[in-house]
Amino acid sequence: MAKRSFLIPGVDKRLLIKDSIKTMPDVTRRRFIAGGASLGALTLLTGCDVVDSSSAEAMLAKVSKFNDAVQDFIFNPDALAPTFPESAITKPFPFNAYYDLDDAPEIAADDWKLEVRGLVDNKKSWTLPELYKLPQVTQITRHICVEGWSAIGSWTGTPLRDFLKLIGADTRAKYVWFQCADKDGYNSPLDMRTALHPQTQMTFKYANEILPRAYGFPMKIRVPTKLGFKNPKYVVSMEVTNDYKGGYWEDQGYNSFSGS
Ligand SMILES: Nc1nc2c(c(=O)[nH]1)N[C@H]1C(S)=C(S)[C@@H](COP(=O)(O)O)O[C@H]1N2
Ligand SMILES: [Mo]
Repeated sequence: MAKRSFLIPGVDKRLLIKDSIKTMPDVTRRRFIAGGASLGALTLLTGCDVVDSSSAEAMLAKVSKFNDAVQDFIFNPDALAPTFPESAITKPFPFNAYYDLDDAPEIAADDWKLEVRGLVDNKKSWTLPELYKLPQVTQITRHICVEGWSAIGSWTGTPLRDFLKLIGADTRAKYVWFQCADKDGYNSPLDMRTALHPQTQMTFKYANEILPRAYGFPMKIRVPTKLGFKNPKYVVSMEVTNDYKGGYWEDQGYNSFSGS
């Protein structure tokens, strides 16, 4: 691949992405753009964080090769997100929302219940102690935000697919739609295939400690195959539905697919 001027430090990342997309084969490029090409998506699929010229170069090298693994990761929603050793964890893990941490929901554990709605056999609400009794697993994965940062963290919780099975969800439905406690509302639809992905998790702990307020106490949905905004925090309800109900960032033009 020819050296390009975009490797000059400080160059606009967007231009860099445009250039890298040009290096893709025709069909792949069309599918990639249709799938919502973005800096975040590219970061997600290459595993490289585009923060400086050398990481940009590494990313482009991967994209230009465009091997089967990369193709599989973009076009196959069942592909596994990479996992990392504890030594790779980013400390401290960043807080991010559309407001400052001071304005993050403060949820009292005793008052909180997870409401279950829509196409499920059992619409019972779940208290935190009840949810904590479900089998949990720990995953160290990378979280990628469209705003241009990524960080590796350790999340513990119950695979969402186990919970969906437990409540008798109709897994032929198109979406699981999450609503959050944020004061101006935050919500996000997740396609059923991703909801059933083995790494998609109802997360109760961060770094082996009860999920702090910053990261979504008492529960967030951790989706390592999707961009950060598809990982709702402070979740208060989930609805199994065939209706596309939109989402906070999705409604502002971010692609709902946003990941693999
Ligand atoms: N309820 C809620 N969930 C949310 C957000 C939010 O503003 N409110 N922001 C999203 C975005 S854009 C990102 S990058 C991650 C940030 O999660 P973190 O604070 O644990 O890093 O949460 C996602 N989930
Ligand atoms: Mo984000």
